[in-house]
Amino acid sequence: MRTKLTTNFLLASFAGSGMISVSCATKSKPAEKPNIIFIMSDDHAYQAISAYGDRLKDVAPTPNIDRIANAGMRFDRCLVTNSISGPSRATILTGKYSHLNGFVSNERPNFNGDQQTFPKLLQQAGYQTAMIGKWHLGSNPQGFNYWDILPGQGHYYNPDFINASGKYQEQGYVTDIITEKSLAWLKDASKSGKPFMLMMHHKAPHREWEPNLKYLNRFKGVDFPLPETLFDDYSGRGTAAKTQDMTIAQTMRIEADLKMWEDTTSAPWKNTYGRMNAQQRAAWNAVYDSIKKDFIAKNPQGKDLVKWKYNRYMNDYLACIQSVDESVGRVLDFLKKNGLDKNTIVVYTADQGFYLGEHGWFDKRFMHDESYRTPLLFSWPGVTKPGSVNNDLVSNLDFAETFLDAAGVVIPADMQGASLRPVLKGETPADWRKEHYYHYYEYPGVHSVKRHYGISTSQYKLIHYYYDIDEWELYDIKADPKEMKNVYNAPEYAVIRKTLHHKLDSIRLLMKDNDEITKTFLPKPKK
Ligand code: SGN
Ligand code: CA
Repeated sequence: MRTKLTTNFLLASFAGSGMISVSCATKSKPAEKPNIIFIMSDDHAYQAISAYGDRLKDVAPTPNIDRIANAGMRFDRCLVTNSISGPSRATILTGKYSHLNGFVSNERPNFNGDQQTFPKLLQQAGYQTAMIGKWHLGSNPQGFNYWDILPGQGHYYNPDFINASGKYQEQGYVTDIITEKSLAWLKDASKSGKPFMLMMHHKAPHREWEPNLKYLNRFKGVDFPLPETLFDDYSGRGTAAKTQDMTIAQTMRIEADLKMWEDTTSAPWKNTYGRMNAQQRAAWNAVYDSIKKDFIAKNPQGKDLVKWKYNRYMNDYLACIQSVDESVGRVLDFLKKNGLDKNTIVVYTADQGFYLGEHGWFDKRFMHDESYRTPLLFSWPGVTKPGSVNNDLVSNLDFAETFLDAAGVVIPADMQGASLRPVLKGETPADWRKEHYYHYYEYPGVHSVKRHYGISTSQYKLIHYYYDIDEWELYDIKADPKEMKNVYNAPEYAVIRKTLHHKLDSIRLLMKDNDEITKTFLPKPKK
């Protein structure tokens, strides 16, 4: 029986043996080891994938990414354990929460690569493995036959890479280069006679949202539909929403983020324009000179300025995604052309969700849906029903176990998620997870989102902000899908609140998180 996901089970097992047991015995083994292509972009919001049918679907469609949804399953509630790059990547590799894999925040980028990861286990089981693109975990990758990664966040234009021989620079646009490296590796790996697993990790569409030069004008003249909550005043929420530093109005920089450069010594200028050759600069200027001129002439103020910033932001962000979509199309075409499409799992996801102006924000980190939910499109020939949609609570915590299950590798008992295989078949087990646990640590830090942990069900979210404040928030996401009103103290939610507190205590126990371990991740007092 698959029992490790529910807190009811936890309570039952505690009452019985006092142990949390994990059963792998009945996990069926597939006849063959399918190939696996795991495509992950950085900060790609589900709102910007047309398969999700959100407000941008008609202005900025993603036809190639949608091919994965058409061939497989679209997950509408894939939740991350910790909505930030490094920690999400560490969870994906290990199948464990941040407090157990040790990588809680981007600010301590030193993943312990000696620990158990799913690529290592696949490699031991005879898979050819590769990691190409954004890695963002500090230490060098382990468990890969081939790796070629961006240092840190990486650059968009003429980017540096690091492989086993050291650091070197490539010419061109980062998304295209990652795609070409991936296709070259796939070509070799598919001839090796062994199954393969590729992690193709795009930098795009991460801030500062720098598109391929050929797409700078892709959305010229488009007025992007505004999110309903662009001018949210956070009046229904607590201190954390009111004190963050991630608004389009205040935080987003006209110069550095929206490229109206004046300061040619700034890091964003150096990392963008500063890396281009003469030809690339000419192409850039041909577009940006007139955008700048227009901005100066219009001189928007107040809400008009926020709308202008939002529109420029969407322009660049969605243009970056055009290249990602193209990349996915090239990979899918390669599989089809080489007869690999029938035996290859293709996954498209992002390291977390992202705000595209909802609540006036960009960036991520909060346990609210836009940042907590990540896109997940999963095609597994012979397993997923084409064009299916799923609403179960799944997580990036589940990816490692799913891939091991697909490869017929025994799933280690200390992994904390579950294989998605039955869910992908459309046969969600009755004891599938009904609650999901979240914990975010990066505060004090960039964007000033306070530390919080919480539990989410299909209807509610209970969130605890701690460290420099002690505030609880409760959202009824069925009644209030945009999460505008904290109802923690509303009398009509008293029973729900109590139940959720109980479930949160149980899931923290189940996931082995507690105040003692949290303390070990607090900033050290200054001497
Ligand atoms: C950089 C960005 C932030 C972003 C973090 C983490 N600033 O610091 O806006 O939140 O990365 O992003 S930037 O001006 O340097 O772009 S993450 O996706 O890697 O977690
Ligand atoms: Ca990210």
